[in-house]
Amino acid sequence: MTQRYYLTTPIYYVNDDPHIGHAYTTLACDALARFKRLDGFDVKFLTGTDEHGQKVAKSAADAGVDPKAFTDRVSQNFRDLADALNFSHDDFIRTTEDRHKTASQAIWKAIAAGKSPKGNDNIYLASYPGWYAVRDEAFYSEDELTTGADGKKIAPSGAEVEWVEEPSYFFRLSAWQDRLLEFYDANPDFILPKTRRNEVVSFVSGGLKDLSVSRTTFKWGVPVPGDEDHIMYVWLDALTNYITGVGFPETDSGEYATFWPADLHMVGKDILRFHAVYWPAFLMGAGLAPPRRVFAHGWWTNEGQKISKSLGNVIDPVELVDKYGLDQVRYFLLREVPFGNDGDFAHQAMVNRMNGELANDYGNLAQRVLSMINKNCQGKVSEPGNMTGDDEGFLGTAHGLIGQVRDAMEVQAFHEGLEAVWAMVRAANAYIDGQAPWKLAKEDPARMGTVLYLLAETIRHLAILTQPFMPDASARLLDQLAVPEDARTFACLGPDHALKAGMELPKPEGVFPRYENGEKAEEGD
Ligand code: ME8
Repeated sequence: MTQRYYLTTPIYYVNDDPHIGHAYTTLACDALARFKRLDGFDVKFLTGTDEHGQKVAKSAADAGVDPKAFTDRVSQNFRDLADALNFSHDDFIRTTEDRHKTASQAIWKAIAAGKSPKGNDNIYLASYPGWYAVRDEAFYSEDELTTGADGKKIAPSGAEVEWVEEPSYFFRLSAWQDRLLEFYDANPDFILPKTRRNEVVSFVSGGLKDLSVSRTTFKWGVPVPGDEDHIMYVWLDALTNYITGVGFPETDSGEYATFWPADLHMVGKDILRFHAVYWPAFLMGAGLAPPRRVFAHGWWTNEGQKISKSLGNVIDPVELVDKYGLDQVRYFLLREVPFGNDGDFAHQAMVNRMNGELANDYGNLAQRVLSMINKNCQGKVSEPGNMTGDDEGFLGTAHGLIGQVRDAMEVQAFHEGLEAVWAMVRAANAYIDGQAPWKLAKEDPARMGTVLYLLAETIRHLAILTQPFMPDASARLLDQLAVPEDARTFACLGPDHALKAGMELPKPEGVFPRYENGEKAEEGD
């Protein structure tokens, strides 16, 4: 039976234009989705936009348009970004869609119908007097706040809070503490990285307060079933997108039956608590299974500075792609920073990786080998001939690469997957320098054929494995090795689908441009 894999990005608030942080979360999911598809999984990859709540309503009011027209416009910007970055999501959800209203009201009803582990109702009506940060769409208690220079109260995230006093339904989160701790215990990899897991476990161990899950002072949201004076708290609405995407409330058949529980919710570190505490509690409250993993990635700064609209240093991902190239940006973002840590975007670091690792290491390797085949072997794959022990060791390393990359991807260590591939790139460059096939062309053409064959076969492995990270460049390399489109999956790695001697190859051309004098230079050497 085909294994399935369901992964999601956060759904993005439509109060602002997309920036590098949004692109980063989706990119990480995209690389993983592509990897899993190539590895034979039936993948569902969901992304979308978070369109309700006070923050979006306020942005719409500031823009002088009604919220629906506003969200239609801004949501489109996120779909355009997904196209510009060549994301391979299978579905794009908008929380203003009818299917989502149905799912949100259904989960509310399921939670409200259930009892907490302490035997009392999961949801009860009371009144909320307290602090609320519209920017975070989150409630804070007095002891979490600090006072800013202007005397205003500030949440730990830096967002301003305002005093809210209104009737509200509460979710009895306090009663779910032990069940959550048992769940974390039984599923040690539910939250990654480990440091983040420890933070969550310690937060929950400290005791949980009941959570206000409805608002009455504005209308932009999903009505609470049975009490239309209330709209659902935007996070309960937003988190539900992950099951709307697989057809909830239909649970016995269709996509929910196939894909839930999700294998991975990818999120930024700022929204971990919502995903790792509230969401599993809501799901357990509704009698549904929690997801298998939540991975919290770090945040990007720009040349060492926090990215913010007021500082005017927001990075537009589309501008970045225009400047350096899509595969280059994809590679940089996933390679530069151990996934999970914070990272800094610096022009020089981008150029160093683009010129050093892509153009010089990988691009040059492919160019040298393919040009030599073109010149010295009449453009045909050479005969492997007799292999030495060293040759076999070299090829064996290429065959073993998938195992290493797979292990890294299993724990979302994109940087380690890429490092394993680059260790092979460096080994191939050392091999070519050591064997000096340009000398063998005259001295020992048969040996030259063997060396070039092994190198071409290694490049086939490398190009198949770099597809999830750099789809375009990898496809162009595989074209140059005349690898048929249906022979590019990981099942085709290894000797059974090896390049065949005598096969004609197209004329080689460079696929990794350098960045010189302020712009992308001509591709190739
Ligand atoms: O949080 N570096 O949406 P959002 C890295 N609607 N990641 C960043 C970043 C940066 N500088 N800035 C933002 C929401 N992000 C909710 C999600 S899910 C049910 C609802 C990341 O548009 C941030 O960590 O504010 C988050 O994961 C994502 O962008 C979306 O943020």
